[in-house]
Amino acid sequence: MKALSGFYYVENGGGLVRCRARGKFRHTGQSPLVGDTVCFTATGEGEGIIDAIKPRRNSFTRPPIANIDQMVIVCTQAVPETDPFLVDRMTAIAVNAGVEAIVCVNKADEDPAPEFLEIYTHAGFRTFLTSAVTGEGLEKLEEALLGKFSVFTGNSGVGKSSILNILSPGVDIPTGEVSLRLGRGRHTTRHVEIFRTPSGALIADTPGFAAFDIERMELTDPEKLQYAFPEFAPYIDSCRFVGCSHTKESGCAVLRALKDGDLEPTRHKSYVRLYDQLKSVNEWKRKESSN
Ligand SMILES: Nc1nc2c(ncn2[C@@H]2O[C@H](COP(=O)(O)OP(=O)(O)OP(=O)(O)O)[C@@H](O)[C@H]2O)c(=O)[nH]1
Ligand SMILES: [Mg+2]
Ligand SMILES: [Zn+2]
Repeated sequence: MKALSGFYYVENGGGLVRCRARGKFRHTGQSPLVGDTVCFTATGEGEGIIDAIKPRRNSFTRPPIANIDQMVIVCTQAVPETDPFLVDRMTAIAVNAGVEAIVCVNKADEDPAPEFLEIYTHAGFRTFLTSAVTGEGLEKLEEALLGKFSVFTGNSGVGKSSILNILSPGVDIPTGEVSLRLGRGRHTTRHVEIFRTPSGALIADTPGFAAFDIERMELTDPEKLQYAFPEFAPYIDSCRFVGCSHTKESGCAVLRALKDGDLEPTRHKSYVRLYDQLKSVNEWKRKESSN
């Protein structure tokens, strides 16, 4: 349910057991993640040691979480403004893992961001416009979370913990003022923790990304990236060349659709940026292995 300072808090029969992980996990390169189902041996009152991790349906490194049903990408066009590239990278990571990506545009009281929202609605994602101040949109969002295990992710300061505090009254997760001078959040949430709402949703709160985080994504194959942009699907079979990268080829049906206004320019721009990143990583790896 929670990972903090080298301890893993395992839910067992309604209570939490504070566990360490066996040393062997460090050597196998697989350590427990929040969201895992584990086997542990009790070592004392409310304490134990994790022996084994059950097979995972999915897992992610940023945010570190396993076995989720859906990923809620919380973002805003108020301060701290979310770079669409960050949203596009997260949707691609989710889709690539077979997990539904939901886009939640928060701070609607400060900026309802209709154009930003439309980018993601048009791309085919479920979208929500919310405010943790006025409560707008939170009922609808909650409905989408019922009976599921979701993770909240997004840049620091967008309001992930604030939304959770409303959906789960009584938990009182610390939230932090954003720095108006820097236009950034203050990285208030430092660990991953799952909360259970009274309505019956499991939601993991996670530490936010830096505002304009441009870290590489953990995908592997640039050729697979096209499938992580679901709105490209109707076009990719109509490209003139087999193996079209949809970045600059003539006769590319994706570029055609982009020109016709059927695809969102920022989505395609992010696709090209991710494609170039993945390609350079792959080339570097090929060189390494041929040396
Ligand atoms: N105006 C407005 N402010 C909000 C809203 N949601 C959150 N805030 C404020 O934004 C600031 C950051 O909120 P947090 O909930 O700490 O953001 P977070 O996404 O959890 O940030 P990290 O834990 O750093 O990743 C706080 O001052 C909140 O009061 C909203 O809908 N509207
Ligand atoms: Mg937080
Ligand atoms: Zn193409």
